[in-house]
Amino acid sequence: MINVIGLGYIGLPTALMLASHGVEVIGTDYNQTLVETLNRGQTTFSEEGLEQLFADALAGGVRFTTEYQSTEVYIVSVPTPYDEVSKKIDPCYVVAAVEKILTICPEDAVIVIESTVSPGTIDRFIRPLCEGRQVSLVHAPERIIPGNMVYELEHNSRTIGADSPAVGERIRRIYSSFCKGEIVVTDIKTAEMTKVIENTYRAVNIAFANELAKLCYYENMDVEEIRRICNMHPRVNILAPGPGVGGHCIPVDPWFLVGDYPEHTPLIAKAMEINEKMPDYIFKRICAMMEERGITDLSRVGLYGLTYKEDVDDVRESPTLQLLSRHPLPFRVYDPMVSRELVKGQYTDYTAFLDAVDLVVVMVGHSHIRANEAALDGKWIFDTRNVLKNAATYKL
Ligand code: SAJ
Repeated sequence: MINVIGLGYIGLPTALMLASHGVEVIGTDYNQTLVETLNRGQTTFSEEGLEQLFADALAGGVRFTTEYQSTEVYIVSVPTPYDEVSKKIDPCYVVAAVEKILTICPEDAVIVIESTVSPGTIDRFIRPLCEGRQVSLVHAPERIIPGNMVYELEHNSRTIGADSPAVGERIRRIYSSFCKGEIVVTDIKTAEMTKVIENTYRAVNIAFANELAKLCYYENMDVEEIRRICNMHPRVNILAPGPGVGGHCIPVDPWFLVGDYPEHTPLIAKAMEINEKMPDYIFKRICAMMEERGITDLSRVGLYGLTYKEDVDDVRESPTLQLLSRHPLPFRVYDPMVSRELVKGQYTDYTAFLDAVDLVVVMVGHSHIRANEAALDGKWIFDTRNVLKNAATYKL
């Protein structure tokens, strides 16, 4: 049996995937409400294919509880935030989970850490907890992308870091129950480094795109045309500039490296700073547009999109929330994926939102706005994601 600890965006699909492929799984989360929701047969976030996967997992006997179980394999998927001052990883949730596992697990248990951790975290913070115990540690970071999680969970290749080939092989066999991609077995610290570097690579490349967008605006040039042409080169792939970087991974994980190795990471630190400042850049551009169009009342400016990217309902670290927290002004806000009220000035009705504003700032390129471009007729539009075909008055 496998006990999956932490039933969030990664732990839940992983537990469901295992259970729907014949593995006995119990999912544990300390959040009672979340466990009750799952036990009522409801998923806790929306994601393509998740409902069907849930149904399959229930048929496969998956169970949910707030209690840790005594079993031979644990998969830990709890958050790993960073300390905002030191930028170092804050491993408190992983440490707490492993401490609890150790109070209940049998000898010879394997504890698989899926949570993203900086290189050396398992050696520094987790291994000492296990001293004198016959348990094995493994790091099996995930690579799935919100918006396409279920497909990627099954098809992406993945990495397993273990102290011995035998333990690595044991865990590889478990993941290969559902994973059709190649599963590479390596050592723990290498696995830790690969995961953080994958997300850092993306952060740095997004920062490059954002810097290019600012440069093109300064030169009054079209960044999208420049990207389109450059990306025709067989070895160039410039990512999309945008209003900032959100989610729980790309704006977080690269800081672990800056925190632990400040003298070796000036490029990464600068890239993170560029991405973090994008919401402020958007704010400045909004102010300039207001002046140009004679809009004096900020409540006539509508921010479209609260989530961190298109077609997901996850708002963590979203550029819109970053902008609003730094500039708490009377903007109007609307997001078709978010029905609960999160910020002041938020609308749940699109028509009412549009009626209330003169300038619409597209912060997220949801399919919804792309499919309803005509509704924007008569508005000034600032398309920070370059998703509209005709309606945009201003681009990034
Ligand atoms: N973004 C841009 N321009 C781009 C791509 C993304 O501005 O060209 C922005 C998005 O709008 C969003 C943020 O970056 O605000 C992050 O979005 P994302 O789609 O790049 O990544 P996540 O956070 O949804 O998922 C990432 C993925 N990592 C990589 O692609 C290297 C995913 O594979 C990981 O599993 C996930 O982090 C994770 O959990 O670590």
